[in-house]
Amino acid sequence: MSILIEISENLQKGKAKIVKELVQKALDEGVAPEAILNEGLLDGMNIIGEKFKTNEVYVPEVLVAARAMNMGTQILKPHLVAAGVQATGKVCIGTVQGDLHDIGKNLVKMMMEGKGLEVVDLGTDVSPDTFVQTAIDQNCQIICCSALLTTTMGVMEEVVKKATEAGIRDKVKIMIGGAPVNEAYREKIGADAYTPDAASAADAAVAFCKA
Ligand code: B1M
Repeated sequence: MSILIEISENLQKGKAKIVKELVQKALDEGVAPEAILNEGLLDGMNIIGEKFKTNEVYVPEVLVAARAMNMGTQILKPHLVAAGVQATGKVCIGTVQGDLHDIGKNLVKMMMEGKGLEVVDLGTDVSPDTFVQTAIDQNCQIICCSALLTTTMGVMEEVVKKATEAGIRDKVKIMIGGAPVNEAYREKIGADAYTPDAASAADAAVAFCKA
């Protein structure tokens, strides 16, 4: 079996230590860092993402796969930088002000990183000003807002308003998600995309960055 398939399969099983060792072995054998990333780590994460979308795997499997992905990318990162592999885009993400739920937000972040996006993680309880100022300061193409409470989802509308006031609305896309949010709400507040799960959020973000 090719070492890249081994990396992908072990990542899907969440075998973080083995993934780390295999990535190092592949580098030692002279496999290109881009191939390790695309055909090993990202291949495994994409398969997990698709299975998550169709309920073939659940949150725990995604979390252990993501941990394995992180272990692999830790080893790979310096080599990718040296090889000049560019991130496909930059986003900032956070759970909105007043809301401390971060499991879904972290999954979205991991899926986006798995797709090669650079993600600025603002954590939880993030104010509209922080989302907008970060997008300006760090040149993010997308602001990603997560909310789990009906009492906090309104903050997303504030983010859209603040982005408009700051004059960045034509440059920065705003994506929203979380259990109480839906497409009708996205339309109401004028955000650019609502996605129901982490894998489709990552797909939508990549599509925005490529456009
Ligand atoms: Co809270 N909580 N909680 N909670 N909690 C809910 C959300 C609740 C539905 C439980 C219930 O009553 N049935 C309810 C909200 C009711 C409502 O508003 N309608 C609730 C409540 C009321 C509260 C407190 C107010 C309870 C209290 O103190 N009285 C309190 C609020 C604290 C605060 O935030 N200020 C509270 C606290 C907590 C804990 C701290 C104990 C803990 C959070 C731990 C943590 O996140 N680190 C917690 C938890 C775990 C939950 C439940 C059980 C699970 C949430 C979760 O992580 N789901 C939840 C009940 C439930 O959902 N069954 C509940 C798994 C996660 C992977 O799903 O986050 O939806 P989710 O993310 C999905 C998608 O939504 C999407 O992708 C993810 C993966 O596919 N997605 C995006 C998420 N963000 C996205 C962004 C995108 C795109 C997609 O684009 C940018």
